[in-house]
Amino acid sequence: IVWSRLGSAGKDLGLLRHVLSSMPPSGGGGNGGAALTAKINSLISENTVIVFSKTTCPYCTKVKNLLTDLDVQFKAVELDTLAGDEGAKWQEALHAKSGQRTVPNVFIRGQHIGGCSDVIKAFDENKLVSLINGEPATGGTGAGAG
Ligand code: GSH
Repeated sequence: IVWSRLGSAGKDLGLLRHVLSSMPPSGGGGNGGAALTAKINSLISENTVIVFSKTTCPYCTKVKNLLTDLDVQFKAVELDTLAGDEGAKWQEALHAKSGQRTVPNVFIRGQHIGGCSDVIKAFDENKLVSLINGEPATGGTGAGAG
């Protein structure tokens, strides 16, 4: 539509378009990001290990390769493959939820673990597999039972 060719009707339509474009982004049903947050929460609770990732991100590749090497099943959501600006919306929702905007953003058993460096740290401290299996941590600084 060439808005300027519509005369006064075009002005009204232009106003309508302005009103529509100034509405908050819809997560579905006009409830802002609530539906998206609910979807993200479901994914997190349905998957023991979930990696919010981007196909172009080397840190994401590192985490996914580590999990694969450990024979750990995980769900990867590749945010850069989502349509339009969906990926940015997911990143915003993840930021609101976890305080972390970067990818990889990893959750294990519903718990926010963090990014690549956090996963590697847990692995180096022999805590990663216990976390995934829902076992008490066996690694770490040797604080032991008590
Ligand atoms: N220290 C972070 C980690 O260990 O996970 C680094 C992660 C990072 O820098 N990720 C980049 C990122 O999320 C992609 S490679 N950049 C912002 C963006 O893609 O929106």
